[in-house]
Amino acid sequence: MVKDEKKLLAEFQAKIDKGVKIEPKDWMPEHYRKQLIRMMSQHAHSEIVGMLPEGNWITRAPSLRRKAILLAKVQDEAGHGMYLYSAAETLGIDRTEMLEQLHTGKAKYSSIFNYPTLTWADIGAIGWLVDGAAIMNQTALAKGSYGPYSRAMVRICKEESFHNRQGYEIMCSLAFGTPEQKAMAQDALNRWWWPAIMMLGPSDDNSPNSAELMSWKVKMESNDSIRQRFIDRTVPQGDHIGLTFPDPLLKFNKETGHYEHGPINWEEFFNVVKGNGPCNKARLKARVDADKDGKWVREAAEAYAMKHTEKETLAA
Ligand code: FAQ
Repeated sequence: MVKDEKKLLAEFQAKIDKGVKIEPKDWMPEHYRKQLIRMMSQHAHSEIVGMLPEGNWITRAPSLRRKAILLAKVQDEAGHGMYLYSAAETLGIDRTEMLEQLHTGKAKYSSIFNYPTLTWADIGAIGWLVDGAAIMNQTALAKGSYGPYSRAMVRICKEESFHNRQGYEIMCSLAFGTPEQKAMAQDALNRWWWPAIMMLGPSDDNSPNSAELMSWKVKMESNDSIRQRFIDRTVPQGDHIGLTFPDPLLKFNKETGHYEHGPINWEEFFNVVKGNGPCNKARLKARVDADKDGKWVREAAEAYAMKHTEKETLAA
């Protein structure tokens, strides 16, 4: 490493240690840039692919009120994807390239969106558990070192918080409804609990990126620590509405003040991440088809913008 680069690196780390945000035009190590592009593009893809399981229920929502709320939520997720692609573009990667990586299977997106939404209660479970887990992670990311990412997180967290409440409200209505409705809520909890726990990433002893990301304050907390907070917050909410968690080893430890849980099936997690979950192929196909079907709209918009620029240039 040349001397200048050593100095730059020391100054960069000192800024991070002091809590000063890194901005797009600031000097940054190449690996910091690459790690951020990886994480932010995966996050953006997750928001966009994450629209699919819930989108599946928009036309089948049980009332106009539920439909309007779900429609707004799914649109919010699209917005989150857009902020995140824009924030990632500040690091020098183009949106087309990120989408190409998603469509060719080079880029990941969250494991959780490879599970199916079989009943209306799954919409409640996603808001309560998936958005609940996402908030735990994202409120930590909002304090992260990269300015554009952390600022995008502040707004996203506010919206996720509404998503989380709407999901829990659906679960409350079902849990206090007819025996059939309660059974539907319980079934959704049974199917979404473990995948939601897993979506927070592999355990700390198997998380190759964490140490580096934490030293750069991109990640503020480890996967296991966020997972524990999510469990501690969510279990009393389930207890309160009379649902049971599909984990016979789940118990509160008075001494530590935390819930202890049973073993996580990491084999299932890595299998889903590798592309073998119940919906991986369908999710990717839906995104690839949407890209293909939307090509003419992008081309028309580009042609329109070009025509206007020409007119303005001639008029000037
Ligand atoms: N799925 O070393 P680590 C949402 C991969 S947004 C798939 O621990 P890292 C909102 C990981 O990429 C949900 N792959 O990795 C919503 C790495 O592979 P790589 C998304 C996963 O980066 C709600 C390898 O495993 N949120 O839900 C997963 O330090 C409802 C080793 O792992 C974000 O993306 C997974 N779950 O920690 C939308 C937040 N976990 O890339 C619609 C930003 C790990 O080296 C509806 N991201 N992997 O080949 C993060 O906070 C982190 O990237 C983690 C992973 C915590 C996800």
